[in-house]
Amino acid sequence: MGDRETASDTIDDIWSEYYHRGLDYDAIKALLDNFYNEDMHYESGRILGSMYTVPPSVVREAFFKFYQANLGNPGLYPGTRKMERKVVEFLMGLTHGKDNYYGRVVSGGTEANIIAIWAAREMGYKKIYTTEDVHFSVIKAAHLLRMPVEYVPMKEYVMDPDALNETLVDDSIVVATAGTTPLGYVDPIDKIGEVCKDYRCYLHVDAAFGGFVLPFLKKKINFGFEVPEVKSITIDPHKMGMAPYPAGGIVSRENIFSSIAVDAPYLIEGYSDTLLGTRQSGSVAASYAAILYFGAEGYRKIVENCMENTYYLANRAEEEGFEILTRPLLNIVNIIVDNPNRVKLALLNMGWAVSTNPKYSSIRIVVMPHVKKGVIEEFLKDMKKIDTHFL
Ligand code: 0PR
Repeated sequence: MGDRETASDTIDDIWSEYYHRGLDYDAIKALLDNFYNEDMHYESGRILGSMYTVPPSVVREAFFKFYQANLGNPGLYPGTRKMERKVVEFLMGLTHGKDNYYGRVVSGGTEANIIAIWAAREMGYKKIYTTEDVHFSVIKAAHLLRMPVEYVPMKEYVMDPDALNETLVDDSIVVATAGTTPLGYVDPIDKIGEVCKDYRCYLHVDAAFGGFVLPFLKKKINFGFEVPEVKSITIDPHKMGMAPYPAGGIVSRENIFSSIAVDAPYLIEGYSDTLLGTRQSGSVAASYAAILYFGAEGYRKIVENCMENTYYLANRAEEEGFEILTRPLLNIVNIIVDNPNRVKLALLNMGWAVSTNPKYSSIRIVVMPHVKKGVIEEFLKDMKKIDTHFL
């Protein structure tokens, strides 16, 4: 604590001395370096709990070249809008959508999920059915839109379609997840679609994470528009699409955006049809560059490599005496520990960032491209130093 007080005293001193009259370039750069060095960076390989990685330089350059672009007022940025359309086309390809479907690059999975649920509510759907493992953005949407949520029981870590059938009523939204946040599991979208067929129902799939993984796995798992009841899908370039944030994706079978559009007479186009106003769209150019840089074949290789390292981590962790919660389906591994929070803090002290799943009493590792075999070995060595059972 003492150190922290000293450091923040210095920050406050510098601030109060200079914020009136300003500071020179070199001094600002030196200050920025200090703050930068306090943060964690993906390059270190030590961020194990985030669904993000370091994009290649062509992608980073695209981001900064287009930092001014704002698709909140797309009339000024016709070039960037063309790139958005291409990114959306690629997202359609991954989700089996057709050319005449709709989509936007938005700020992230949270905004994408909120847009889908908001649009569905505007179309008269009133209640949300989902599972406890849904991402919190869906709960935020429910709070914002004052909609009730019913949690459908789960079976083997995913939504139980029979249980859904017993409780579903007309005029509801079902949110299924393809790549759940805690486990990377996939709700049975086919079967959920079958259930939805008998009701007036809006089926939204949150494939924020899984959307750039599932199409590239050897085992084919339906999660997209090939399931006829699926109306919209969240699929984020800024997760496994290797793009920098803010780059979420939302694609839909019909034009859901018109149902949330509002007049905005001072914009060149005269309306706004996403959640945010101003939209940082350097990430649209960056997503475009990432897709062209890797291509579908590049993404396939990334997924193959991440899955190989995922199995490597799961096997090596077991060899070292740790217990794995589930066999990984996507590139997420959960190691069971008695007190996930304390293990997380102990690891943080050793320079590792993992996330936790208190519900499953586990720590979660997302095996992104920077989580390589060497990193895994280093991590397991440090894990063994922690008494994971008695902390
Ligand atoms: N849907 C799913 C299935 C998600 O896992 C997430 C984020 C979202 C939607 C929301 O996406 P945005 O964060 O883009 O709005 N899941 C990550 C997670 O909780 C978010 C994250 C990313 C957390 C980086 C920590 C971190 O360091 O794992």
